[in-house]
Amino acid sequence: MHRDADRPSVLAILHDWVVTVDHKRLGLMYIASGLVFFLVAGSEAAIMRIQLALPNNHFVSPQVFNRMMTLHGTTMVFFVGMPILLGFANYLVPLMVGARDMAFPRLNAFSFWMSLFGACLLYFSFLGAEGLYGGGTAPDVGWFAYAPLTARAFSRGNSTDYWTLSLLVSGIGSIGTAVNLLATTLCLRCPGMTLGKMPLFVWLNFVVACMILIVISPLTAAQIMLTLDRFLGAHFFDTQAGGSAVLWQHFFWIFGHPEVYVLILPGFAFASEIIPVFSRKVIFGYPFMVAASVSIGFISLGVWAHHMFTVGMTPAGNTFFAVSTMIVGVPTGIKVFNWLATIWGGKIRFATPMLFCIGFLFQFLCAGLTGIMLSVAPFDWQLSDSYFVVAHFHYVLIGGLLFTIFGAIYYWFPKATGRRLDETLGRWHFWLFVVGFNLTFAPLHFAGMIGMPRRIYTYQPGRGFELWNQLASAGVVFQAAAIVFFLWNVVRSLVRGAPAGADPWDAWTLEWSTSSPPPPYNFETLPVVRSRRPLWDLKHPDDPDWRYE
Ligand code: HEM
Ligand SMILES: [Cu+2]
Repeated sequence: MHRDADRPSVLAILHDWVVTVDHKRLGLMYIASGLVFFLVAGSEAAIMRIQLALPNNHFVSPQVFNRMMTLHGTTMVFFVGMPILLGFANYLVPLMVGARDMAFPRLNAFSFWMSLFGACLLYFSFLGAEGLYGGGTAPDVGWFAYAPLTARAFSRGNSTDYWTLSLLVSGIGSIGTAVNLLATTLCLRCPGMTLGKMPLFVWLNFVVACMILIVISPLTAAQIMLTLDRFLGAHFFDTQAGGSAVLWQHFFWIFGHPEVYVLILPGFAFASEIIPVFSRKVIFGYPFMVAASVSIGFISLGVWAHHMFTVGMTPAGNTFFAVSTMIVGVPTGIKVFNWLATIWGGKIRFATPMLFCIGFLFQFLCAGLTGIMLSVAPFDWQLSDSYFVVAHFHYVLIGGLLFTIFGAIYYWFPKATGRRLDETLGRWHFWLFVVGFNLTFAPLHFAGMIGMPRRIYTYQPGRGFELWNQLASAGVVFQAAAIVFFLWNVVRSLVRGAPAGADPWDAWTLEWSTSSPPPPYNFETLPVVRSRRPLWDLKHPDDPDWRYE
């Protein structure tokens, strides 16, 4: 085979990426795999919305519907949210603290491949007995897999086992990455970067890494207990033999609720970097932002049973979890206030990253309001397991997570590729998505309030559910169009986007001080910082921040 000296073959390039231990490449692979699974899980959502668009519809069978729902939820949480967020942390934390790589580069590669393999395990279930259209042996017990649905008697075959193994394997990856992030943040900061001078992005991901270490353990324990129940005849979750179905719920939600914050805090991290740069102001109340993040981490560990108001806890238990849930809203409120105060009076540039952050602030506020409503236990008794809840948590996850992820992609794309995304296409993406998202999920609050239960396959005509569901399904068309604009923008910009230069947004954190894309070793000489905005100091030697700190 002939090979040019300066043009490596496709195979060689592929080989380079597969064996890489560079945190930037691993970060990009995390993000890319997350985006691929986003398209998969999005298609599953579209299938559900088509099925629910009309009463008495038979677009898919009830069995396939359950499988789509389970795969959608599991994929979005574990194989879209987590990989994209850990990917950004991987890419940015070493750059932001002025390090040459993560603390343990090989562990980093191992973690990535474990996560990806975990995701593949979930989808290998399609290769099982009944073939592709019947959904193979894809899991069908919902992303929280409540007992006793997962007991052998009700879940035959291996569908639940695929689910369990998939989460066990990817959990190992998440723990590896969390350890790595903690070690990098604690040990590899460049000279001058005290904890108090770290970018908020680094602080928030530090909290997230701590939370991952704490909450993956109960998830792993639950999966192991479930496996023992299914294979060795243990009875942890078998009420007939003295086990407890509620025990599963406790284990699952001790993991599951903080997991929501594991997804949301990185979203806060994106917003905390983007909003100041596009408002041309220092973040308002840095110490309060740090304190609020740490306390969100702590308090969110103590609210899990708000998912269980209806299982029959004692009134004291319900009260405790209702109050702790309301309290966790306080530091979140502080953060929203600080972002608004940062924007207030700033010279705002409405570039696409900033648009998505403003969208985030607005949508997340809606989610917060319905969240506080649901934290009132008697209100939750009425609306638990109704579409009101589905609407609420999609406002949390899409408003808090997806909006900020899109913002982050527009913001850091120039750093990673050396090219900018197109602003016009970005605006189309943003507006179509805002319209589509609200059209999909706002009506579902009403469907829930008039009694539409969640996780139903279809409904009878004449109950008043039709209109809300049709609006919701129409919204998906707009969202899909928005995603087409987004993908088109990414592909086009990769080939012929405007060159970005090292610092296209005139920002001030360290990643912008190196070339775009950064060289494998990140920095030729390790930077020395004297304030929270090291690049500002360099650009404005006459009026640097460190004079004031
Ligand atoms: C973008 C458009 C989306 C649409 C149209 C959509 C639609 C749906 C639908 C129809 C359900 C079933 C609700 C039920 O019957 O209980 C559902 C469940 C769920 N969705 Fe989404 N979704 C979207 C995005 C997301 C995102 C971005 C996430 C998370 C990051 C997410 C996480 C979940 C979870 C965790 C469930 C619960 C699954 C279960 O109960 O097992 N969704 N979604
Ligand atoms: Cu919760």
